Amino acid sequence: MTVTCRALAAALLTGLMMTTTAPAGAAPTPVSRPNILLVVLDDAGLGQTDVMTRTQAWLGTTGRDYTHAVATTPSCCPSRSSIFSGRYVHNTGVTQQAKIDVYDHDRTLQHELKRAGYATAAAGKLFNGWELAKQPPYIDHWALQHGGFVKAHFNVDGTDVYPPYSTTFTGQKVTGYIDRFEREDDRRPWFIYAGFVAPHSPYTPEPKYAKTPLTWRANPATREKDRSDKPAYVRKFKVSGAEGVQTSIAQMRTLLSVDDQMEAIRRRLAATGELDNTVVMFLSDNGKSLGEHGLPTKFVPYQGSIRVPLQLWWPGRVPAGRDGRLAPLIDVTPTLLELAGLTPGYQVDGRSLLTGARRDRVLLEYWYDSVNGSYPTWASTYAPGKFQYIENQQAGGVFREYYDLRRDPWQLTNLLAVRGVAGAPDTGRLAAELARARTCAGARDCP
Ligand SMILES: [Ca+2]
Ligand SMILES: [Ca+2]
Repeated sequence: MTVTCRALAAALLTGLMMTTTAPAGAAPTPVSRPNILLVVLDDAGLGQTDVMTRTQAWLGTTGRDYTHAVATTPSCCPSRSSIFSGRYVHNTGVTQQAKIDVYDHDRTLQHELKRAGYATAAAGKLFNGWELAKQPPYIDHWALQHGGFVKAHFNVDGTDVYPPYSTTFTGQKVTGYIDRFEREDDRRPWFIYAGFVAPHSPYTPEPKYAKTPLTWRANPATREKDRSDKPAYVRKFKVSGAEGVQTSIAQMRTLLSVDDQMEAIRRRLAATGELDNTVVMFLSDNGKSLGEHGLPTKFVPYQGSIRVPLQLWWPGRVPAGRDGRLAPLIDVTPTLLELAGLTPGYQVDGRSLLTGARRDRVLLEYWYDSVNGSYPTWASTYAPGKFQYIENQQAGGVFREYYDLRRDPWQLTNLLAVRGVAGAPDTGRLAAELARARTCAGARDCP
């Protein structure tokens, strides 16, 4: 299809998708579905992707920027199980990095898209515990790795390879898939997943970016003096805000290479005439603490760990601009399926972000995982601008935290650990609400 023809198709697309119900007796109108590019970064915190200037000139300028997106389980593999299914981790069952064997691949975005006739491919990091040589269900072509930047182990459709730099290789695979799918059948929509390992540790930059000057400002949570209100596991860590700044700069240098690849992908979409007919969703699986409360990484219910970038791009269908609604990553799959004109064939916990519906709170949940270190099992009700309630399972029982997010957005004072605070929260009610949320199922039942 020529560029002109494709542009016309894109212009007609919204109308077509609205009129898929055929009159009685008539054959249903064929539905044009968009291509979907899902880009998932690994451990990028809110604000770090600002250094990706060309990506932001693309997705940030003409796309929708969800400024309060959160990872409901801030741990790589469990979070990805939610991203690809639209379900909380207590429903996917992938409570551990290595527990992908319990995942129901039939209740996923890729299952639904494959069933609707999409060509599919995945490049980069998918799930930590996924055997790289094994074809992921409902993915036609794969080029997967578990982590690392220089000469990292990838498996490409069954063959092991060790490319010079993983970010570049992942980007090249994505542009290669675009070419391949367009060559094979221009009319067939595709789904391509790009799982860049940047900016995960060990934050190895490309040599050309190794000394690029970047700045990062430590937030007030890195300056918490009194941590006697925090659970014991938090107090064991002693990462400073200055160390956090250095880590963030190292992380962001690796994102500069992702920016190069995103620009290459955008150019390839334009060159193949697919730009107008491609949905792009861009996000991170979780954030990362950068010295907040002394903490070094994710796996905790605090801001640096749970907040993530989330952008959605499809001009003409997705309105541009900033959107401050609470947007948990369980909403990714329902949103993409709606844009594809599809209804999930299974029960999702999340909701499409296109509906305009608001939620005032969300469940955060985490299970102890020995490969992550000493972080305990915890669960939290997170109501931005209102409060956050946390229950940590630790030796000797439950350690509770409550933050008044109106007055204390950086979670500096746990009101349940401070004596003599007026208007103490009703922990019985909060505990009951949290217990209900932890077993919720379906968008109506779940926060
Ligand atoms: Ca991650
Ligand atoms: Ca404190």
